[in-house]
Amino acid sequence: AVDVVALGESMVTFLPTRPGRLADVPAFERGIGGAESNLACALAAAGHTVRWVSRVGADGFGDHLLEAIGAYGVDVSAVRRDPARPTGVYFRTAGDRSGDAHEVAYYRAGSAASAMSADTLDTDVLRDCRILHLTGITPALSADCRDLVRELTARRPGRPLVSFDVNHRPELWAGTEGPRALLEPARGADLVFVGEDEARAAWGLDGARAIREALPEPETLVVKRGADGATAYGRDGSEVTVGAPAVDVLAHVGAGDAFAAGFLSATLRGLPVRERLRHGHLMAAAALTVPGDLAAPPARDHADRLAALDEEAWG
Ligand code: KDG
Repeated sequence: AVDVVALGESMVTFLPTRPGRLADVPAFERGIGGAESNLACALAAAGHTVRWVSRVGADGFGDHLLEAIGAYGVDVSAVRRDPARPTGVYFRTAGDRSGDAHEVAYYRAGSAASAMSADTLDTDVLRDCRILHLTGITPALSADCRDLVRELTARRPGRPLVSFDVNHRPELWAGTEGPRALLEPARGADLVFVGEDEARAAWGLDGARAIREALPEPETLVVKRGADGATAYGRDGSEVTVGAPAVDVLAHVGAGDAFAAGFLSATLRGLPVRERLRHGHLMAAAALTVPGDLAAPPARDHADRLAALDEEAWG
């Protein structure tokens, strides 16, 4: 069994070579993206055994994703190739440094990954792990993907710890039943990550209390408030808040995946919840300070030293 299995669509990403509106950017640089493979790469780089499960096209972009994600040390052997459907791609702008006002253009409708289902994937490999990580992007891809996530988040004895990052992407829900569909898989998970802003946008829930009331089932609920820090609520009534270190933000995309990777890494190492939140913030800080979706995580001994600093240093 591996430490973590992450299931989800990855895309070749096209990052702007200069700031500005999508309409005005003349050239883009190739990168890789995909919330779940971002997390898988960060965890593998931090020394964990990780498998990414997905589908890609039998095309050059699919080759590139397998090579690039594999190069991080992620096991990609369970990724299926689809000769009939393409690998998804997406373009984005740089956004501004204060907020996350970037434009996104997805070309992923009908992609190989949107055809993920219990029939098109080897579902045994999804359960052979300590933690199964899913996000709210997958249910937005297709009805098959929605069913798959529903099945994987259904509570059954002997399942791995199920981690679910709500990852609300409004662009993906246009013209569908909408992101309320994300409440069900969140309720089925053991560990949930959600931004206060996305809970408001997706579910109309205002503030951490309302979110906890709507999601009483998960053993741990992590509510993120960007630069203002994050709080982990335990089902036992515990509540731990850790402020985020101040960093010079270059791009917000990928920071949530890195946060979840840091939290999961510390969870796998059996560290207390305060340490889990700190490792989440440290990995997020690394992602916030690079232009792409993915950053090399801080070295483990360095992260441990930072996470061990006293309350005053963390604020
Ligand atoms: O969290 C970062 C992801 O949003 C990005 O890498 C691309 O997976 C992606 C998506 O669906 O937006």
